Amino acid sequence: EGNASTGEGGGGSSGDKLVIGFSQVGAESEWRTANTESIKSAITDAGHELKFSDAQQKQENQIKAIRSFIAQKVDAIVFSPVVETGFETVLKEAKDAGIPVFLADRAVDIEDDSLWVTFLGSDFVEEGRKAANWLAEEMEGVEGDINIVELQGTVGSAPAIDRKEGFEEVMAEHPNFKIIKSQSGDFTRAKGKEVMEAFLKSEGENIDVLYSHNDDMAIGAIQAIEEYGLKPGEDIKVIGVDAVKGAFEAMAAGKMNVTVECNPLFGPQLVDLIEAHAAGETLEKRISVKESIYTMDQAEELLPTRKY
Ligand code: GZL
Repeated sequence: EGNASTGEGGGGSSGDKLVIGFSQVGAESEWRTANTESIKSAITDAGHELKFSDAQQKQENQIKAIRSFIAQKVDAIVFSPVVETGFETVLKEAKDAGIPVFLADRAVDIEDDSLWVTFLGSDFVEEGRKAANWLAEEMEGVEGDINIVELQGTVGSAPAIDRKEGFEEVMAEHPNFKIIKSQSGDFTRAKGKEVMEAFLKSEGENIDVLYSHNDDMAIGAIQAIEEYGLKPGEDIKVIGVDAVKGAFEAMAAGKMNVTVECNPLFGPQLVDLIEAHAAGETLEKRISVKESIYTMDQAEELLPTRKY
């Protein structure tokens, strides 16, 4: 009779267990911390070894982390590039070392796409279009200029570049939409509040709409609007992106109007891709994460169901 595998002695082949280096942008927003948790737990739940680095939104820390993963001869590198440029050299070093790189969340602006196996992330341009299309519906029939202030994400990052591009693509169909101020709040609540204070100081009651590239900056801006003496969600419409819990709470309180979902919980999908590649499968170069858009009137009912 064959030896029933008791799990003692030889056990499964050690080839299943991968050592995965994960270079994460930072911990700048609710979205980011949910994304980190999703990827970390997916890697460890699948029985792989995780080497993790939080770059605190600094490019040089990400480059250092990737070089360290190469020196440790990891089996795969997961990487969300804080900005789109400046990583070509280190990605070439990973390729020369025979280590596959998986772009998770953000992309790099590099011609040579042999430097990564696949890019799994949201379509940020579509997120920008969704935000502007919501505004167009909301402002249907409103005469005169619609004055918009824009809180951009991290300068040079794919989400900031693409969310602006998508919003402006739809704006082109609405000549009365005017972006009267636009500045980076680096995706954080603190900076979002600070920049919104400056916008209010120079434009005040002239502002009709805030378009914020993420919910965290919008939540900071909401505080600034209230401290200035205006009603967020009414005097100034507030548009965010990510659909984090904080946005649902602000919408339920009537202080925010809409948030475009950017789903961070793709850790399990990412691990499946890493394992498929290790098993010799060929992957699509670009894999999108599915997502929606949520408005103020849905917030109360959906808040208890939100996972991040
Ligand atoms: C988007 C992600 C962005 C989030 C921000 O996928 O890169 O970075 O929208 C986060 O909250 O800082």
